Amino acid sequence: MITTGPAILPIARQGEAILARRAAPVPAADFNTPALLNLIESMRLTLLEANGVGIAAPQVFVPLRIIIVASRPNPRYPDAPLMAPVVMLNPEIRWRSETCENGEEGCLSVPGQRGMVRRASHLQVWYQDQGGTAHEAGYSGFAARIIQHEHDHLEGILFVARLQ
Ligand code: K1U
Ligand code: ZN
Repeated sequence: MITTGPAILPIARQGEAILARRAAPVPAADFNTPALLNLIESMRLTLLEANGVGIAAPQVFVPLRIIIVASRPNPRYPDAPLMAPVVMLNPEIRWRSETCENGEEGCLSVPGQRGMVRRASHLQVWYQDQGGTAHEAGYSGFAARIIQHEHDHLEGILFVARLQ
């Protein structure tokens, strides 16, 4: 049997069919399997290499509901929190604030384009970790923006469809 370890993966660009499709839930049978852990580590390496603040599995040609959120301060959002990357499987945004804010976004799948997107300022998200344990947490500001951007990828929506 030939097995490969974690690797930097190619990133799907706007126009690829996988970016326009709804991703499927990660089945319980996949939790904690070597294949799932390998995919998550490969997504983490790809995110690091691309210098992004988030990534969704469809962006690496995998049609599963997995996102990584890795907020850090940056020139556009100097007050953004520095957080250790959070891996979210099967995330569900359970609550969004009525209060919204405009902010600049980019996308690893749409290189060279940036634009203003209106997003909820606060949200509550439910998700499972790689072992299937459920978590629920609240996020605000830039971290909430990344979660909404990555969740959109799982629904087949790119930020360019939401430009103000
Ligand atoms: O999902 C992706 O394509 C990654 C994307 C996430 C994102 C950036 C900005 C707002 C919401 C979601 C990126 O990481 S784009 C590159 C980037 O590091 C960045 C872009 C704009 C502001 C801050 C960082
Ligand atoms: Zn994106």
